[in-house]
Amino acid sequence: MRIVFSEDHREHFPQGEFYGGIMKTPNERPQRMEFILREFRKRKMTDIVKPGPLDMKALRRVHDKGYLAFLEGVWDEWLAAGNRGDVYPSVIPNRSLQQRLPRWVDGKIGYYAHSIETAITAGTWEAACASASVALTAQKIVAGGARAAFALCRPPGHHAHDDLYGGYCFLNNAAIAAQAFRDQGAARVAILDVDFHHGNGTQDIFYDRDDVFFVSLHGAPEDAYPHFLGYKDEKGAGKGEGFTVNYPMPPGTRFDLWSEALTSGLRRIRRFKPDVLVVSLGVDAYKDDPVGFFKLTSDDFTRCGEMIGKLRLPTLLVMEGGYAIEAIGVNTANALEGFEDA
Ligand code: SP5
Ligand code: ZN
Repeated sequence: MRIVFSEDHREHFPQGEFYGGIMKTPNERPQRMEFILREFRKRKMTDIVKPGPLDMKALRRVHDKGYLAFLEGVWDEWLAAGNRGDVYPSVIPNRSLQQRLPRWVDGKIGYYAHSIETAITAGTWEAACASASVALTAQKIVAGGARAAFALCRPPGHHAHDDLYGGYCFLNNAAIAAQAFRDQGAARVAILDVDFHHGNGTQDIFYDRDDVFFVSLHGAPEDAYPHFLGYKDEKGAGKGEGFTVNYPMPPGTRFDLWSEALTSGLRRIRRFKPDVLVVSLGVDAYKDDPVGFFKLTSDDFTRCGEMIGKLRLPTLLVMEGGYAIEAIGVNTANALEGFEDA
């Protein structure tokens, strides 16, 4: 399977992650890619290409114009306001507050953020654009007739809404690619999100649509980030009703329960008869992941890949989360090899 990857992900290198009252080493850090690439080399998965230039129009098909301008300009505005560290929100327009875009940078940051753990740094915009172009280049490979392609994206994307960043995500790579498939003639696109976390951004972007079917397997919102979306009774709205399917699962979930949800989700996708499948492939459902609480083993990711591969659909796989750094390569490569051997 052809892999698309850009070294420009390194431009996004947060100094910390605010969690538990202290600054921690960020879970989502450049090293993740090194561990994945090392494992790919070991397995001779060496068909790796760079992305082409970014099609900004494809970003605008999913993301709000003001939001994109904010991401592009916020670092300079932040510095001009006298700040020196990474960008974090300080006030977020929650319940009962006005949803109006302020002029001052602190207000803008809060307006466009849904979570506060995620830092914006000097090169975040460049890296996020590179990540989106990785997804779009891989999308082109599949649209051009390949059975599958893997977009090794960093930063990840599935927590980004049309006008919100958070959860380590800025541009929703999977959503941008799904929309690109639609714009290039695919009538129906399915998105399967197997990252440990609910794909809140992706769900929200397509929530009222019947042309993009969204399925997510994730830690239940009562217990897991992003906490405020991903309940079982969220099924889509308007003509999108019935085109969103959520499988929230409790702490300690192992492959027996998880794979039942996957089987059910795959059945729903088959019934939708998509022209193409986009997989949000996070490997943070792994048993030793520092962020998740599922108990999948490395072998389980092989089986997960096989089950997805058996759909026999043209498939774009997009990297999302996965923070158990010493296992991230094995788990990712297992999923891809499982898919190919299906
Ligand atoms: C793309 C993706 O996987 N984003 C995940 C964002 C998770 N953000 C919240 C992280 C909370 C960290 N919890 C640490 C628990 C330590 N036991
Ligand atoms: Zn995740």
